[in-house]
Amino acid sequence: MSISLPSNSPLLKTSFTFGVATAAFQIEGANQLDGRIESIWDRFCATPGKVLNGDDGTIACDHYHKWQEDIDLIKSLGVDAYRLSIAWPRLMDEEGNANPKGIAFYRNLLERLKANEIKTFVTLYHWDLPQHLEEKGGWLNRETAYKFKEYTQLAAEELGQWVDVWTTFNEPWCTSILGYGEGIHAPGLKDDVKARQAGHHVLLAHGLAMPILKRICPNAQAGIVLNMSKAFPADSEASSKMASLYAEALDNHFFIEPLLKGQYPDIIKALSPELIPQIKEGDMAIIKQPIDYLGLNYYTCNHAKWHSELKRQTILKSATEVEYTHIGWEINPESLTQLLLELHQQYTLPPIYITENGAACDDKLIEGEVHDEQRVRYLNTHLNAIHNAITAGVDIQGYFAWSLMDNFEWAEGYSKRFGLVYVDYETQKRSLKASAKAYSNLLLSR
Ligand code: IFM
Repeated sequence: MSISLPSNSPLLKTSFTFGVATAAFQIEGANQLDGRIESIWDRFCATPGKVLNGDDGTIACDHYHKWQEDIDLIKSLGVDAYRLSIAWPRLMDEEGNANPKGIAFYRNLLERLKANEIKTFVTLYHWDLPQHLEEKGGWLNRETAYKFKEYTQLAAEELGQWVDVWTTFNEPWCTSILGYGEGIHAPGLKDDVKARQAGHHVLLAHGLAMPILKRICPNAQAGIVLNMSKAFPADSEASSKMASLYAEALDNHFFIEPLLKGQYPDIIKALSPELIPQIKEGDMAIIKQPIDYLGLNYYTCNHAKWHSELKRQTILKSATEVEYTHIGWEINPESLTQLLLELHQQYTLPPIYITENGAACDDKLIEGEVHDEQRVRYLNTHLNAIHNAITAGVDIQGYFAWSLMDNFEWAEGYSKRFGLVYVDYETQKRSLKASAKAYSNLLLSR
């Protein structure tokens, strides 16, 4: 089981960045320690029926205590970079003051990464909004965008000297649509119109934070990470083609178009004008800040069909036989190449990092080994899909496997494992899976 790329692949040049990624709430644990305040995910986990098996982030991977060992693990893989997130509720108290112990934790972590010559990609918001801000409306409240600006300033001042690449937000689609539209993520609201307003406020917060990062950290890169899916027509009906375009508009272009063109997509204005948020004068110019890079998180594709009664698209499984991962997501690496090429045609893209890609597999630890053959194939085919996009002209600068290690998979709790490293949650022992060895061998072969 190995990962291989054409010998002349641009991915094998040392200028291409390979990394692994995690997020604070998913790995840290220690959510009531050293001054960390409650986040919306603590509250959501404590609400019966929201997270599978009632799992929560109290311990997670205990990274808050095992961070040194985890950095050794990252180093041992031979990666160039580590993508992590900072927990807003750990860095700032309810009054907006710095939490010295929270700052010390991230400072030590980042310092040690730099001492190990590992590039630091730091996300400011990976979904753990302080609960007290949710009580004032969360991302439905425009003021939250200005609170985010204050938090950004604190993080940049206190930690900026160790950060190579800043990300304002990870996956605004998940924050707004899963959190405020579908109720699957914290805070668990179900209102499509409000969800789009939340999305607008997240984009506004991004735009407000960018100049702060550029001013305080002029030598760092700064940008945002979007998750996207390619949507195919579910069948040969003309309306299915329209449904697929509409699905991509709602999932992808609703977020990328304001960032790069300063507007929301026309197809949404035409088909569902109620989903266009309330925009104050100047908002779109704030959102359309120049970004140094765009992060793209890619996992799967969709198949869309128009539902005339509902007057909207519905998402179906593929009509042909395809392979799925343990979380039920179709494996379709060609769709990644296709999406990248389409984006390249539709926009003037900044350099791209693939900031997340990976598979949840039904991993079994047997005598210390995990033979995660599906994940190795997944990584292999997706890295080759990225190779194809680069050779066709897309500027892609790096790739991060999701995830360094198994962790708290949000509403799925600990039932889904995305890690290259297996975590035994009873003992907190980490064991390299076959995919970790294959990924590491690829990197060491450069
Ligand atoms: O685990 C998540 C991550 O937090 C954000 N992107 C998708 C991953 C898999 O669902």
